Amino acid sequence: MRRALELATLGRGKVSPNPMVGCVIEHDGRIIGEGWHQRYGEAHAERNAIFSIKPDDEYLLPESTVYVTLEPCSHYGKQPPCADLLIEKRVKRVVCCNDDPNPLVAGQGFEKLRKAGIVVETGLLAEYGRELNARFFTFFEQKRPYIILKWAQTPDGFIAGAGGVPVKISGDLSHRLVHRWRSEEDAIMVGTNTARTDNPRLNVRLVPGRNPVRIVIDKSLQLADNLHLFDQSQPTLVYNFIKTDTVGQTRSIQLLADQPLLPQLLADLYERRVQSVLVEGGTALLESFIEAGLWDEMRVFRSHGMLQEGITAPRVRGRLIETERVGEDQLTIYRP
Ligand code: AOF
Ligand code: ZN
Repeated sequence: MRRALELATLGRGKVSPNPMVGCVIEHDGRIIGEGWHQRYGEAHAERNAIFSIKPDDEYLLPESTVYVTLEPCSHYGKQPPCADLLIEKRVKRVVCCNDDPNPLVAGQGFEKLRKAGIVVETGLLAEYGRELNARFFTFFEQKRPYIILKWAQTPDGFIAGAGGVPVKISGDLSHRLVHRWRSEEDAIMVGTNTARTDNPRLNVRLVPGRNPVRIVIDKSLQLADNLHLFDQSQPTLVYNFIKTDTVGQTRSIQLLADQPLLPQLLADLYERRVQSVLVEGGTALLESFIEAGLWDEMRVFRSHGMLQEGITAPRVRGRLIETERVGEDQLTIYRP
C-alpha cells in the first residue's frame, strides 16, 4: 500500500478534481502490476494496473490482491466502473485506504465487489490516504474547497510596504515554490487591494504546470479593466455585489451584500467544483478566512530584511506542522 500511495502522488497537479489514486497488484509476495490515475478524464489507477500485467502473469489474477488507495468506483463517469473491471478479472481480494466520499460511489464500489465474492478490506494506512487527497475529502465532506492561506512576512511582521506598496519580501527560491503551489491548486485568490496595488498575473510561469482559475473579490466592480487579472488569458471569477455576467474568460458573480461573503463565495465555488484555493493576500482577506475558521493550511514565509513600517501581516494561529528553510527564507506550515 505504501507503494500504491507513492504511485498515486505521480498524478499531483494533473488529476483534479479527481483524486490521486495508486494501485499495486500482488501475487504471493510479488508485484505483478501497478498503475496510477495519470490525468483527469483518463484511465483510473486500477485499469492501468490491470493492463500493466504481463500476459504470462494474467492467469495469476484470481489468486492476487489488489492494493488501491481509494475504493474502486462503481459508476460510469469519464471512465467505466473499476469495480466491474476487478470483478471481470476475478481478483481474489481488494484492500483500500479509504472509502470514496463521492456520493456517486460512497460504499457502492465495495458493495459490488463483495456481492461478486471478492474479499474487501478498507482502512489500511487510512490517515495517509486522507492526507494524500485532503482536497478531495474536504470538498465532499465539508462542501467547500480546501483553503490554503499563504503569505510572506518580514521579521518585524509586515506583509507589504506603507500604503500597501508591494515590496519583495521572500527570495527567488520561495517565489518558484509558490509557482509550483499555484500549479497544484484549482484556484488562486486575492482581495481588491492586492489586485490593485500588486497587479498580479496569478499564473504559473517559473515552473511547468497548469494555470489555476483566478479569483478576485471586487464588491463594487471598481478594479480597472487593464489589470493583468482581466487579460483574458485564464478563467477569472470576479465576486461582487453588482451583477452576474460573462465576458470572454472573465465571469462576474453577484453575491448578496446583506449576508456573510465568504460562505456565499465558497458555496459558489463548490457548485463550480473548485476543490482547492490558494489565498495569496492581502491581510484583510487572509484575516477574514482566519476569523471565519474557514481554512485548512497556513503557509508562512519569514524573510530577513526588516521593513520598519507597512501593512501588518495576519496573526498566525493554529498548530505548527513543519518548518524548513527555503533559500534565504524560513517556511512554516500550520493547520487549524
Ligand atoms: C477509482 N480509481 O483511479 C480514481 C477514482 O469521471 P471519472 O470516471 O474519471 O470518475 C471520477 C470519480 O471516480 C472521482 O470523483 C472519484 O470518485 C473516482 N476516482 N476512482 O476507482 C481512480 N481516480
Ligand atoms: Zn474507477
